[in-house]
Amino acid sequence: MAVQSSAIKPSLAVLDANTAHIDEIVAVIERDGGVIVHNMLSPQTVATMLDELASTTAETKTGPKTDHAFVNYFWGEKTKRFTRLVQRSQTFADEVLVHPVLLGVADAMLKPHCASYWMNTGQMMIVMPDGKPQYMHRDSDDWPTMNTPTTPVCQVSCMFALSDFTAENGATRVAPGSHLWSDYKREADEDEITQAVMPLGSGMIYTGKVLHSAGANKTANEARFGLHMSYIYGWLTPEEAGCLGVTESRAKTLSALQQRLIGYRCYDASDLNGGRLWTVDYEDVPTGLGWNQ
Ligand SMILES: O=C(O)CCC(=O)C(=O)O
Repeated sequence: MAVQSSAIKPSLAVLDANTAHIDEIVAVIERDGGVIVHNMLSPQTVATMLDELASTTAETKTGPKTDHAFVNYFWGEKTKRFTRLVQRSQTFADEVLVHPVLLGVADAMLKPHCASYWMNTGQMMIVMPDGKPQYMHRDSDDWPTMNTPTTPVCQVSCMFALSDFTAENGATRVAPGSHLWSDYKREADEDEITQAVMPLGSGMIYTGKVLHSAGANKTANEARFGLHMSYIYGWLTPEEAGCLGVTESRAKTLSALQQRLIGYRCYDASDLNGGRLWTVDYEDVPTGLGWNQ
């Protein structure tokens, strides 16, 4: 008798930020590549952040700002994106950049390989109606030699839902388990892909090794508001030039941790017999810039 393939649809586990322990979240990410966590941000926090970002959202045109062919292909022509979120939103700096669940996951998954981690990018990803789904990719392909079936996870990311994510409005598509594939050239079949359908305030936490993409927004006029936040090893070059997007006077108002995450502090690996990187006049950034004089 022929053995029928099982028709189990792929899915992502759902946890709650108010009850799940960091170890539990990490264990699910290690197993599936990603996990949906409800109640990462309160509705009030989301509303305040969207308000702080409203003028940039309105001013940002849909589609890439350059005619770079790959950027165009990657973004999709119906997506609005912008960064510099620490400069533009106090709520982002206080509630997202240093979110305790994300820092807990990044501590567990990245710290074994670095003295500290920093922000890769904080990025609004607003999927507008009438586009195609983005192509499936692994975010850590930004660093190809770091992203192979045998290399450790170098990136922890979260896609926050700043509006409800639905199958129709372009909830992120994910191929659970694809971080464990032995062949990273293999493409995901449609029946291996699920969508991160989740209510506003949730986050889909995932590693840079799992295949995913933005879904197509098939609604008539409903924008899907996503916010991507990711961290990488402190010795790896991030996608976003974090400190260049934040003025010195703004950076001075931030905590030491916030400063470090956006590159206003050096990377100090002396406790691991490594060096100090990202210095100014061989000093930590604030000292090198003369902030304390
Ligand atoms: O917007 C999304 O849901 C995912 C986008 C994404 O994966 C990316 O641009 O790297």
